[in-house]
Amino acid sequence: MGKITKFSIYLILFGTLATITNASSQTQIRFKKPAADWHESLPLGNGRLGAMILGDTLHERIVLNEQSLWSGGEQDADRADAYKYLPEIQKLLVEGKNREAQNLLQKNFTCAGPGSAKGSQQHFGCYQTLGDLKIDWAENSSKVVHYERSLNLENAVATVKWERSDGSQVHQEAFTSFANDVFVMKLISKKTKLTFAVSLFRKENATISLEGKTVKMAGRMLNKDRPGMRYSAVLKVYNFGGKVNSNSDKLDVIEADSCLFVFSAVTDYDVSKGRLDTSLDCNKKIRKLLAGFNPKKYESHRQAHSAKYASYFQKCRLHLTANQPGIHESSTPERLISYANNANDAQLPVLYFDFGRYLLISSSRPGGLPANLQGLWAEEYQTPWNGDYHLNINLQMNYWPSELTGLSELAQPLHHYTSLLVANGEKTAKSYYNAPGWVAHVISNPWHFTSPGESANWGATLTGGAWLCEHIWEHYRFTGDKQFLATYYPVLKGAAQFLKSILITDPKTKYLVTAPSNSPEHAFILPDGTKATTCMGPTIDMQICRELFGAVITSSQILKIDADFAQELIAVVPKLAPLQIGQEGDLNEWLEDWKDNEPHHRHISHLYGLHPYDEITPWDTPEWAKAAEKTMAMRGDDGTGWSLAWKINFWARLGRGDDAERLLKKILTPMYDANGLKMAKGGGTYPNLFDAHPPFQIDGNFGATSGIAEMLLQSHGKEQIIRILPALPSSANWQNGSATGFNARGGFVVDFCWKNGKLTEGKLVSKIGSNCKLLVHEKVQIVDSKGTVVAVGKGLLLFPTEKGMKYRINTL
Ligand code: FUC
Repeated sequence: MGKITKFSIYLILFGTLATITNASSQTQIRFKKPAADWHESLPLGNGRLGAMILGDTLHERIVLNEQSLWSGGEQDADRADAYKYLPEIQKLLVEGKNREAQNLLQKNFTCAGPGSAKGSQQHFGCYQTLGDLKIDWAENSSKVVHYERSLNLENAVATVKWERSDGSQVHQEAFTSFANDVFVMKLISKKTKLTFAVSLFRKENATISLEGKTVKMAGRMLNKDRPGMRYSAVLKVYNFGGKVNSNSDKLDVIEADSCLFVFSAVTDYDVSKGRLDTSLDCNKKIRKLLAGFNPKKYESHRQAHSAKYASYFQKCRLHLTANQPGIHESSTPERLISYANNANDAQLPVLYFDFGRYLLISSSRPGGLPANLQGLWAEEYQTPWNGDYHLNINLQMNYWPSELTGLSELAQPLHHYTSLLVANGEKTAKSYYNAPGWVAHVISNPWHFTSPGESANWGATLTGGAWLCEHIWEHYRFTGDKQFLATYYPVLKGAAQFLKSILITDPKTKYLVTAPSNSPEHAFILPDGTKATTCMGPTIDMQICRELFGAVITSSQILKIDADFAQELIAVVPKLAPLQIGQEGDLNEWLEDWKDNEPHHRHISHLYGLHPYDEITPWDTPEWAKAAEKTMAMRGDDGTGWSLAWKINFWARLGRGDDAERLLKKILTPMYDANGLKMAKGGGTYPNLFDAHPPFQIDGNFGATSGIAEMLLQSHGKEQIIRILPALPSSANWQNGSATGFNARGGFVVDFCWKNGKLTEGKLVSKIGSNCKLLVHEKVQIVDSKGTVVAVGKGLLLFPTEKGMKYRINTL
């Protein structure tokens, strides 16, 4: 069983679980061979620096990333007089001339310039790879007879080991340090010496130079006709035994016993201000980072790194006790294939859940930029969709697991980024809508692009910024942090001011609606056969208005400020176009019951009210929930990676565990076969567990992680009732397990064990001392840590809690 981890000890103390398995041996991504492709590499990241380990035994290539490394730059992409066309566009919409309105939108209401098209060449810019760290090993005629490559999610260390037929062994260990902000790799050998050339490579905009045992790479990113971002990267090589010679732009390491690489990279982008700091001395900054790592203290640096990482990773754990002996001998891609073929691998969803948390910890850290479409891992110079911030679901989905799984503080980059969009967003609001407040549409970047996208059919969605505000409000709901709410209130208010001021009355229904807008990326067919996307009051917009206005109204009451504005919103809310059920019993996506252009479209935006917003729940609004189920049935099970992930959350919120599990299985569909990667239509999973849109997009990883959490604990809805196991699948694998560190709204952290699908015991910690509403299906007794029984019974239990107090949930 190997060594007993802290987690196993906790299980022994806490649970009555039949089997206690060693968590650390399971929590690994494993390969039995070098990566044939980037999608087989192992991602390391400390929230800023990223490295993908391919593990080749002859020509190793480590793909490097620095999260702020973007081409492009600030620009004014607003059409200054676009607002002059607004009345005409709205008039056409009111008259039912959607196609004509869309044509006018395309001409006068899109961004100025090319927008996001081929971003890397334009001011919009593109998130790019930093380059490669290459190791070219000396030719070796002995065959590799044993090979292992793994990423341990317990300590965030990747290892590659191989042995050759002559008995020689190489062992590489690598991590992107959370403690020192450097990438470190140690190479040791047995029965042989290490001989290789090491270098840095970037295809463009790079100058490489050598200085002693140091390789430097520096350059300036493209920003079309203007100066772009500066970056600098330095690799230090420490050899123990042997020698190091320079050879053109490479370092030759000859006959070393062991070797250490310490690498870091910086750019002159100032994350706190969201712009370039041309006075920044990149070399000085990097020297400081590298000086913080003492090569003689490798072991203690590695431990400090793992301890810092684990302080996040251990916040939340999921354990399912069902197991199939031997499954852990398989590599991760083998497990994915067997799982798809119905092998009984209960631990694969657990690994996927752990991997999602690992990825968030590794790609989003306080003080940094938010995780982009690829987190921070990219090998391209022109990443798909520029690796940007898509605001019509993708960026938001990245942060769905943060509150639920105890990683609340890792969402700071998102909140901060949202606040930095405001200034540009105010200008965009004036230019297009002559409106107060701020708006961000669909596409954005570290340069705070807020204009509409370049195509009217998708680029006009005007709720991107308002959807980001949801995360501010949810952070408050989970943490009760009034200071945070006060800091971010102006951001919420600005988004609400904008939406409130652009609402118009639909003469037909007399409802207040947004116009012009669309339901993200989906088109409708009008009764006369016209196909269009531009419309008034798509359902998602109205839901976002209700949610945001509600959040501002409640915030103003909590913070005791701005009562007048709250009153204005209170007057508007009842007039907003309500949810409507269509002829087929599904929820209408648009103001009218129009036909879907693509009945199985990946965006299911009109269910925003079911998830992430909680306007629709099976208990508060059963009629709407039924309509949402019908919508789900009509949309079907297929979709891109993130769409499948969203569906897991939808089914979990509908209390349908088996449907959620079916979608979870679907997202775990291997995107490869014996011949290599498949670019099939529809989502799935790459060999390294990265989500496949396809292509790789990290949102699906995060969305599925949140979906798993939603299956096990919920706390949304009007009353914020904590529900344990609200959508547990009925399959044998899910019947016995334990969960620790799951977070609920109202500042609660909940641990619970279950057997045969039923709660056996639990623990609840109150972080802020709010009233607790707990729904349990078994008879329980709730005892505080002083031994006082605070509640007994089953069903809905209500009890006040004290800040910092622990409460045991004992089943009777
Ligand atoms: C949205 C989606 C696409 C893709 C892109 C990055 O626009 O509709 O599927 O995920 O973002």
